Amino acid sequence: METPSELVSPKQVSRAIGVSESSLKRWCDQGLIKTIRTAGGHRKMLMADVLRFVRENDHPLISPEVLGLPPVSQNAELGLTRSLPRLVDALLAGDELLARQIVFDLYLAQHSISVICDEVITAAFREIGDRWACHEAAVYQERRGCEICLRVLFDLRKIQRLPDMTQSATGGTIEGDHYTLPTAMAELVLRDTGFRATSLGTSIPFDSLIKVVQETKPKLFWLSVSYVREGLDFVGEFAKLSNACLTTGTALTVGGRALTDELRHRMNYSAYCDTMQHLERFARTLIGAKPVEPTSQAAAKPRRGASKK
Ligand code: B12
Repeated sequence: METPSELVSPKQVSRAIGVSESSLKRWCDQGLIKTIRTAGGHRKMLMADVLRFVRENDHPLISPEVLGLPPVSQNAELGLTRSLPRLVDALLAGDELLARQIVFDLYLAQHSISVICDEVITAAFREIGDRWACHEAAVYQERRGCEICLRVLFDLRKIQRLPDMTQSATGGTIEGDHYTLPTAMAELVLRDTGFRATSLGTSIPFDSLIKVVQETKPKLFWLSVSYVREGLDFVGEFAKLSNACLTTGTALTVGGRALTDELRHRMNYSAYCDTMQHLERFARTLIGAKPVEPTSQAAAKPRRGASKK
């Protein structure tokens, strides 16, 4: 199955949501869905705009596969809690299609990306980590699961709305810290909030992190700290990064399992976030973004076309 493409045609969209092409073109003319004209004068829509229309107007996708999205699954209404064990099994089995379907079902059921990251993906890896610790899961299953989730997060990134180009954010992990998911999630959540966010990836020396702040002067800089290598003068190096952010007026946001209370008391930063939902909340206040309705199990609408078991 090819990954979702950015641009789609009225024909594709009308088939995907089960309406006539003329009604869809009428909605476009009413400005309900933004359209662009190709060089050949053909009307096209951005996947992100179509999915926002679908999510916000309760026009569920009847045939999402027409848009390159996972087909409506029998379990589209399972919600957060019941999706968790299914994602654990899919990741341990290396079933990328199923993992993608579970995450997209939740996204199209209007769960926010930060909630999906915290309450489903992160919780799934906690479970996988516990199974690894008691030898019920192999290292390769854990690593393969990380790679699958990175690709699924990237597919979500492709269908996100284009960020506001004025508000930049960047971040990553420190030298020796090879945890890829938290910084990939931070990028996605900040893009969802409207930041032009770019993750630098993992294991970056402090002096290079300081350099990117000085050279790009981002509105927000995030640091994910899941592991502090033996012998690294973390507090000393972090202080230099913190001063660089002060000089450029950059909001320094930190998170990660290795940031113990003891360490945090010796650090200076703008915000410490336990979860991606905290990061979303902080980022929204920072750029005065429109507040969002807290998504709860009840609030999320099941995708019509999903069978009522
Ligand atoms: C995958 C994994 C790895 C992989 C990661 C591969 C990859 N491609 O990313 C690698 C190979 C790096 C790894 C290594 C090790 N691991 Co490991 N790992 C895990 C595992 C299974 C998942 C971690 C993960 O990515 N979770 C998903 C992320 C998103 O969740 P998270 O880190 O909790 O982040 C959340 C919050 O903390 C917060 N957050 C985190 N960062 C940030 C940043 C910002 C800006 C914000 C706002 C929020 C935020 O939001 C996130 C979402 O809610 C965990 C199990 C677990 N319980 O999580 C074990 C685990 C963390 N690992 C563990 C261990 C022991 C190790 C090793 C020491 C093993 C070894 N002996 O070599 C090494 C450490 C080496 C090193 N240099 O890093 C132990 C740690 C125990 C402890 N007391 O801390 C765990 C808990 C496993 C276990 N159950 O024992 N690991």
